[in-house]
Amino acid sequence: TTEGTASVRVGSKKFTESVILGEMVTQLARSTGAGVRHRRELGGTAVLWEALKRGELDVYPEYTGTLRQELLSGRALPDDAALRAALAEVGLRMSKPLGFNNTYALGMKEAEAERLGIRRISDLREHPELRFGFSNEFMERADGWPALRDTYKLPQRDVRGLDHDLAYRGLEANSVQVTDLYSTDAEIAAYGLRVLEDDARHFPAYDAVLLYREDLESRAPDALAAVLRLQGSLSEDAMVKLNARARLERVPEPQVASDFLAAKLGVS
Ligand code: PBE
Repeated sequence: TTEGTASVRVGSKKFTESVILGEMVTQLARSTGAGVRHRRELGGTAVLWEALKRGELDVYPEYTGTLRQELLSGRALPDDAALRAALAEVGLRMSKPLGFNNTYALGMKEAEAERLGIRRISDLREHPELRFGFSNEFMERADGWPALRDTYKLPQRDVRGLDHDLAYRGLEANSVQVTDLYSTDAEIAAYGLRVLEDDARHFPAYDAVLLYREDLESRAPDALAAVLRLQGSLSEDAMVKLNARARLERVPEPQVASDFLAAKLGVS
């Protein structure tokens, strides 16, 4: 085999779960003898997407809702086949789902939500004074704050952008009262946050997938086959636990990934 000389360039977005998934991809590809470089925390969604299309990356973890609502948002994509066809036009392929949905949601401290009687996003309409803090990407995205505000007719004016990894500290410190959560974040349970019901169904499903360049199939078939073993291998519960090891127990992402691969896929 010529795989020993194949090289695979992996990317990840600037948040913990993406780095863990990028590490899993990296280690699986490496297990076939390929040379692999992981550009971890390269940037936000747009940066990864452009780098993949330009050929500076071969593969990175993405989410179906992000493809539909943000990256390919101008297009009608009624089903999976339409989404795959749109990706093929730009030389890209999408794996089968890894097995979990990581959706956006709005969250508040449980006690404060209880005191104000807020259970659903639509309940926020009655509380224009609340301080909102949203991850910088959410402030700008087609599925983010401006669209959410329109869907629910939300009146809040005190709305600022922040780094997602700092949002939970902002809630603790009371500098923000409502933030966007990623539903697989370990902090939701750890801090006992209330996840508000998306009663107008603004957010779609964000199934985790791997997005890769189609030429990987001929350039590094063994590495690609190894990487695709992640398909269907991660439940939502499993992903939350992996995020918890990294974020709450401070285990480095490469270690979190290798422990998972050894236990679940027998890769070491
Ligand atoms: N998500 C939910 C977003 C951020 C929150 C993981 C689907 C994304 O990275 O596209």
